[in-house]
Amino acid sequence: MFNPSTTTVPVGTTVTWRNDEPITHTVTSGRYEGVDKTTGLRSEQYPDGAFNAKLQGKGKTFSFTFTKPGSYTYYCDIHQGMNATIVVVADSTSTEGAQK
Ligand SMILES: [Cu+2]
Repeated sequence: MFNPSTTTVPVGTTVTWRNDEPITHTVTSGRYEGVDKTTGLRSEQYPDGAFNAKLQGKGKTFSFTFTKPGSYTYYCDIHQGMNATIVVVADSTSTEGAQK
């Protein structure tokens, strides 16, 4: 699984993923659909080519810098249950600091 599955970061942040398992995972940018509420497995995936890293084993890392605000979904191409989102906000105001 991706932990955390949803993360909010300010624009310009470099996010690093680390594989903590002895099996291969990918960090693949793209949209996914049809996540089953019970199993968490997606039925569709649409890579967008922004990044697609293969982390072949424990300790492998991948970093990507998010330069534009927005909501970025990504998944592991190998495991249908690994689906996650990074929200990039315009400044350092994260969800913690948000006020209404
Ligand atoms: Cu995986």
